Amino acid sequence: MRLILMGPPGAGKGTQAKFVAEHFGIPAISTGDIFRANVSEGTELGVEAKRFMDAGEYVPDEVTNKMVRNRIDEDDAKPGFLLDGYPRTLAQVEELDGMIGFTGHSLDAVVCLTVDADEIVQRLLQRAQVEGRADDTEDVIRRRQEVYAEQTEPLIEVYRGRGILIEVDGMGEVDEVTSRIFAALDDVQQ
Ligand code: B4P
Repeated sequence: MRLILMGPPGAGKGTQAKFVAEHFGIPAISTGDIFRANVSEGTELGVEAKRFMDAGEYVPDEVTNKMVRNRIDEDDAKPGFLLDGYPRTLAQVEELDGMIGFTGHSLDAVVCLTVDADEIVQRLLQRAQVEGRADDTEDVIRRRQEVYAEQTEPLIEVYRGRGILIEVDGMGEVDEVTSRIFAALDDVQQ
């Protein structure tokens, strides 16, 4: 399976990615997690990414694309993968097409989680209390929502046009959302 999990900031991509990847026996590749790991290790990539993440902006495409290309080339991703939070821009869609080929079978499905804007703010403010992430303040959350609307929402129509978009209701308990995703993807697998 080659899957993409998308949705607005705080929709639950990272939360669901773990379960979906385990279910299908494929690695979850989260650009947000890779950036955060680099930030905490103080690598050159981390120093560059932090400036953008803390402001609620996207990390530049050329930096993100190179990082994903290297990760997808690793052996564990050969049988399949779940991309969590990538692509997020039209330039990243094109780059991914170049990496995996743009044929009817290069991607199995793009799952897009839909969650009310108010619920998202609540979830992220709650996470701020638990994890203390620098990008979970109210101002930065608002900026992340704007950036998502401007740069990532157009991708929904791109993948709908290719006939591989599956919209899944991301409201409710975590396990309810997981069950909805599994039900939708089990249909794809058959
Ligand atoms: P990400 O790490 O992808 O983070 P996210 O959008 O904040 O969160 P996600 O949707 O994964 O939410 P989560 O499951 O944690 O990106 C962070 C930043 O990295 C971006 O802003 C950008 O700067 C940079 N970046 C990443 N990818 C990039 C790319 N491709 N290009 C450029 N820049 C990139 O859930 C949120 C909270 O809700 C958690 O606390 C969780 O416990 C809770 N939750 C989840 N599901 C719930 C449910 N059903 N009910 C109640 N709470 C729930």
